[in-house]
Amino acid sequence: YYGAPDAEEIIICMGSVYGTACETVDFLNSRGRKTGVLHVHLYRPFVDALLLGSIPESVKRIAVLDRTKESGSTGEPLYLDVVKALCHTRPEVEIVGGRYGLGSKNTTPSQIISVFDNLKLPEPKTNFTIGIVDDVSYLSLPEEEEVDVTDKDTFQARFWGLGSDGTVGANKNSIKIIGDHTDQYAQAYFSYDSKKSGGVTISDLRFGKKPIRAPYLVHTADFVACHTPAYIYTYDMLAPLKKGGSFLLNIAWSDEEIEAKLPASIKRALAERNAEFYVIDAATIAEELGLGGRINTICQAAFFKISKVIPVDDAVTYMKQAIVSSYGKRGEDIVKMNYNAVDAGISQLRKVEVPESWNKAEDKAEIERDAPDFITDIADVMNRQEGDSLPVSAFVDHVDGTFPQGTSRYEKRGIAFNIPRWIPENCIQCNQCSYVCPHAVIRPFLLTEEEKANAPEDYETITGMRQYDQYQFRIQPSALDCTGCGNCAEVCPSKEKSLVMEPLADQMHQAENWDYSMTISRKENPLKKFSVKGSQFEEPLLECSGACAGCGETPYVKLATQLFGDRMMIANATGCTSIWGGSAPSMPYCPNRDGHGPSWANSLFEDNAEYGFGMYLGYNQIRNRALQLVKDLEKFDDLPADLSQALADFNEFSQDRERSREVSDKLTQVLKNCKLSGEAGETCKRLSDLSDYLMLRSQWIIGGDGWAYDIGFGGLDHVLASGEDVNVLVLDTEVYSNTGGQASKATPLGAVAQFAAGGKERQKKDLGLMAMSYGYVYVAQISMGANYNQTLKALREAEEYDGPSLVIAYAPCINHGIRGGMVLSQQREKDAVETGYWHLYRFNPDLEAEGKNPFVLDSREPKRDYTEFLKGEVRYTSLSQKYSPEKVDEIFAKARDAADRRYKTYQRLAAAEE
Ligand SMILES: Cc1ncc(C[n+]2csc(CCOP(=O)(O)OP(=O)(O)O)c2C)c(N)n1
Ligand code: SF4
Ligand code: SF4
Ligand code: SF4
Repeated sequence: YYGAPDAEEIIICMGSVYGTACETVDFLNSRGRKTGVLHVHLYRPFVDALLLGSIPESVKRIAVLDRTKESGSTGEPLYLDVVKALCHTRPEVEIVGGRYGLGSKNTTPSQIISVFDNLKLPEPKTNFTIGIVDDVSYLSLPEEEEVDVTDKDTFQARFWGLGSDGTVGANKNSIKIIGDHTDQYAQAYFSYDSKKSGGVTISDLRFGKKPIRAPYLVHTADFVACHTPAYIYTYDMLAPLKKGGSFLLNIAWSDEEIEAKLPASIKRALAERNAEFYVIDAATIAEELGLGGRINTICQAAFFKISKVIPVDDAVTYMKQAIVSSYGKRGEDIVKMNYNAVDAGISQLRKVEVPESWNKAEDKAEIERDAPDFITDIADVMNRQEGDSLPVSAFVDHVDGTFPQGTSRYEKRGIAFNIPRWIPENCIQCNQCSYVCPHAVIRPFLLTEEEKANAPEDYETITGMRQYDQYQFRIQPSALDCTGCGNCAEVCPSKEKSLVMEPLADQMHQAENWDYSMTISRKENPLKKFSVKGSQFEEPLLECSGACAGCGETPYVKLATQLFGDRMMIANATGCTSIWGGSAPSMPYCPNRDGHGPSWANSLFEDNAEYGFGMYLGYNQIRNRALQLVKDLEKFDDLPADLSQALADFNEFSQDRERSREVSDKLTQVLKNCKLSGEAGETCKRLSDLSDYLMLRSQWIIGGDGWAYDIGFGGLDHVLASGEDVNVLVLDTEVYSNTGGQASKATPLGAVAQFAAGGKERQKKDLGLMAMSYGYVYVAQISMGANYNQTLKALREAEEYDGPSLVIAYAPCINHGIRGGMVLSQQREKDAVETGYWHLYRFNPDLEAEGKNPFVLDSREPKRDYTEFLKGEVRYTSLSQKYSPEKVDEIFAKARDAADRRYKTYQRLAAAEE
C-alpha cells in the first residue's frame, strides 16, 4: 500500500500502472486529498487476508483497475476478486471496477486523477474505462488536461527519427552514458509505426536525480528533436514542449529559408512557449564527413550541448569513449570520422532567434484533398500518430474489424531520396521495371491521342508498339509513393538505360504526372495477361505497401494480384507479409476500377493454412448452396429470356477461372432486376442474396518461411494433404524477417542469423520435396529475378491446378545484408540461381496424367561459383569475424555440398522417366 494512511479513496491495481498511481497519489495528497494505491504483487493464489490487512480502515471507496476486457463477464478478474474478498468483511466499502490501457493506450496521471474524481461522485461509475473517449456506450471517465507530476528536476525529451537513421541507437547510447557515468536515473521508451523500414521512430527519454516512476510516454517535454526534416509538415511535434523548452531541428535551411518555409504552426508553438530553437544541418555534415546518411552521432552531440543534462565536455568524452568501443576494431579512420561527427554536432549547432512576430504566423491555405472520409477522418489522424485521440464513435463502422482497402495510396510518404526518371527515347517498352517494382509505383500507361493532348506539359510519351500502336505509351513512377529502391532502373534492359535515379527534390513535378496517369481510361489489355509484358498492363491490386525499399517479398504477391486479384481470397500468416500487407490504417491491397479486389485477412502466425482452408471451405459451402439454387431456378418453366440466358452462360462457365467473374456478374445483374413472383421469384431472391458467392474464387494462403517451414508446418501439411484447391505462396527470406532475422528451418547451412550466431549448422529443409511426396500437390520453386517467365508460369499453373499448390519464392530481405544494398534484390535472385544457391522447378501432377514426368527442372547446371553468392551477403561474410579463413572455407564448402546434393536430387527427378 502506498499513500495516505487515512485515505478514504484508493485504487487497487497490478503491474506498471502502479508507478503512475503512486505519482498521482503524491500529487493529489500534496493538494490536500487523502488517496492511496494498493499494488497486488501476487495474483494467484489470491490471499484475501493479505489484501484486507493492507487496506486502511479509513477507506470508503475503492476503484479496481484491470487491463483486460472479459466479454460477457459481470466484471474484470481483479475487480471480482476484490469484491469477493470484501463483501462479507467490509460490506460498507463501495467498490467500482474499470479498464485501462486497452489497445496499448498509455495510462497517464490525468487518467488516474479521473479515477479518483469518479470515486468522489455521489454515484461513482462502475465498469468504466480510461484512456479512450467512449462516446458510444459512454463508459469512459472524463479527463482533464494532462498534468505533469514528474519531479521538477527530471529532464524529459522526445526525439523524432526515421527508421534506420540511427536515432534510436544514439538514444540508447545516451541512456548508457548517463546511466554508467553519473548518479542520475535514466529511462527510455521507444515507439515505432508499422512500416517495415523508413517509418517513424519516437524515442522518449527521462533523466533525473530521483527515481523515475513514470511508466508512460513523455507528454511534457523539456526538449524535442526532429531528425527528419519532412516531419515538420506532418506531425504536431511541439505539442508536448514545455514553456521555455528547446527544439532541435535537423535541416539544411539558412535563417532566411527558415523564415520563409517553416510551417506557421511550428513558428506559433515556438513563440507561444518562449522556446529556444536550434538547427543543425546534420545531413550535409554527415555527407561531408563520409558518414553517408548516418546523422545520429551529430544530433546526439547537439542534444548534449543543448540539454546540459551532463556537462558538455563530459558528454563529449563519454561519446568518444563509446565510439572507440563500438568502432575501434574497424580501424582508426572510422573512429576519427565519428569523433569528427561529435565535434561537428557541438560546433555547428546554430541557435535561431524566435521573433515575436511568429506568435501571429498564419497558415498557408490548405490544398484540398480528394480522399474518402475514412482517409481524412481516421487514416490521416492515425498516420499523424494521433490515433489515440480518435473517439470510439470513429470506429462504429468497423466494429467487425474490417477496414477499407486501398488506403495506402493516400499516404504519399515521399520517403525516397532518389526516384527514377524515364528517358522515353531509350525505352523498349518491355515493362520489366513495372514487373519488379516492390511497391507497384512505376507502371506503363496507354493513352489515347486525346488523353495525351490533355496531359501535363512535360508528360512525354512514345508511340505504342505494334500490338497497341493506336496508343501513346508512357512509363510513370509515383514520386511520393516510390521508396527509391532503384530496382526498376537496375533491371531496365535497354541499351542505354531508360530509367535513371535522380533526387526526389528535383522530380517533384512527377507527382502531378502520376496523378494524371491515374485518371486516364482503362484499356483492354492489348497483350496476353499471362506474359511478362502483358501482366503489367493489368492493374496491380497491391500497391504502396510499407515494406522495406527493395523488399523481395512484395513483387511476387503484386504479380499474383495482377493475374488473379479480382477473385483472390487471401489468408495471411503473421510476418512481414501481414505488416506490409495490412497494418491499420494502411491497406495496400486495393480494388480495381470495377471495385473488385482481393479479400484479405490475417489470423495468427501458427494457424494460417487452416485459416485459409476454412475460408475456402466456408466460401464453397455457401457457393454450393448458390449452385443448387441455380439448378432449382432452371427447373421453372417460362423464365424470362434474359434470366434463362444468364443461367445458361453461368452454367457453361461457372468453373472457368477466367470467365467465372463475367458470367457471375451478368447473372447477378439479371437477378437484381428480376420481377418474377411466386416460388420462382422466391428462389430468385434467395439466389440474389447469395450472388456474392457465385464466382469461382481463387484461394491463396500466404506467409513467410517461419510460418510455412516451422510454426505453421503441421497445419500446412494437413491442408496440402486435403487435396482441396488452395494455393500456398511461401515468401522464403530464409529467416523470420519480421522479428529481426531469427533462423528458421529454411535458413541454409552456414548462414548467420539470430539463434545461429556461428552460422546455421544444419542444411535447409526441402519443403518442396516433402510436399511433392504426396504426388497430388503442385509444387514450384521460383526466383523472380532469375527467370521472370518461370515465375509467371508457376503462379499460373499453381492457380490452374485443381488441387493443392505450393509455390516457394526466393525473397531477398534486408536481413541478408546484401553488399551493394537492396537495389540488387532482383539481381540477387538471379545470382542465387546461377550459382546453384537456389533452384527453379515445377512439379505438376497433371503432367503425370498425360504420361509425362511431372517434374520439370527449370534451373540449368550452375554456371558460377557457389561461394561467389555467399560472398555477396553479410549473413555469410560475417562468419569471418568469428572463424579463421580456413574454417570459413570449410563451412562454405559444406554449404555448397548441401546445395549440390539438392540439385542432384532434382536432376534425378527430372531424368526419372526420360
Ligand atoms: C505463435 C507466435 N509466435 C511468434 C510470433 C511473433 N512473430 C510474428 S511474425 C514472426 C516472424 C515471421 O517470420 P516468417 O514467417 O519467416 O515471415 P517473414 O516475416 O519473414 O515474412 C514472429 C516470430 C507470433 N506472432 N506468433
Ligand atoms: S525505385 Fe523502387 S519503388 Fe521506386 S519505382 Fe523503382 S522499383 Fe519502384
Ligand atoms: S524497364 Fe526500361 S526499357 Fe523496359 S519499359 Fe521500363 S523503362 Fe522501358
Ligand atoms: S521481408 Fe525483409 S525486406 Fe521485406 S519487408 Fe520484411 S524485413 Fe523488409
